[in-house]
Amino acid sequence: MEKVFSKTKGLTDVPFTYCPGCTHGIIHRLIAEVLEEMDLLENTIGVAPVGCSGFLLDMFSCDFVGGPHGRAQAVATGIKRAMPERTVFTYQGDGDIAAIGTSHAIHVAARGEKITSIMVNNAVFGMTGGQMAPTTIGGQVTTTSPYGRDCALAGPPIDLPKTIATLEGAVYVAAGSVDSPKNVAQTKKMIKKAFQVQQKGLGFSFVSILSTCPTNWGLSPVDSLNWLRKNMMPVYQLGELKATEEVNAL
Ligand SMILES: Cc1ncc(C[n+]2csc(CCOP(=O)(O)OP(=O)(O)O)c2C)c(N)n1
Ligand code: SF4
Repeated sequence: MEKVFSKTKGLTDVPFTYCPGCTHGIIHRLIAEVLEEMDLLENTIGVAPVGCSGFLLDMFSCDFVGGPHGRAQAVATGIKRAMPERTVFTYQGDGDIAAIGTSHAIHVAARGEKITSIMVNNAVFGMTGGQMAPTTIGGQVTTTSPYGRDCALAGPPIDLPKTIATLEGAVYVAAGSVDSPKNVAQTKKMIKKAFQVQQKGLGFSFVSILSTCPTNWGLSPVDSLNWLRKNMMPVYQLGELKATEEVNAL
């Protein structure tokens, strides 16, 4: 029988630890496929976050190190500066990069560090039990906002890619989603472009991806995808938010 699909070499056989319907796994696969297609598996060093995806070090077949919560980009900066020939990326939840790690996110982009960061936005702190994050949308019920996020008190959600796009050193900023086959395909293209930008040494590249958390949202996997489309997509602009002339010339 003809083989029509095989798992990317970018992933090991270590089973994913995610809840049913969690889309962290799809995002892992996309990154791993891109690294394999670009022949970067031997060259790449990833930096893992603290959060549900903190165990991904064993799931990828490239090198990986773990960073303290929110500090993955500082670790990645050190690695890239010491070993500029290596491809270096961070994989971070929205709590990791947009709450405790905000200062790194801003300054890494401002300095134009030649690394790539992938942010997985599920609008909550997932691993610790679904608390409100800076990315929680207005009215969203979480364990620490039982009456829904009150934007008058907590402020409106932070759209981190939009903020990062304003900084000169960020040369490629894109926002994708993995809720549908079409969006999965588009997000994969964004991830590939981000790594191409790094290979050419053009500056900081950033891809933010909308993701589900069925467990903390209290929804089935299918309802979670619908909730993401209905509630997150109107708040978070999708698409390529910034690509400099040099990036567009790639
Ligand atoms: C310094 C520090 N503060 C807080 C924590 C607790 N903590 C562990 S995971 C986490 C939230 C992770 O949420 P997110 O980054 O959104 O990733 P997700 O689990 O949703 O994928 C927090 C607050 C910690 N481990 N270290
Ligand atoms: S708690 Fe949420 S983010 Fe964490 S693995 Fe489960 S569904 Fe995914």
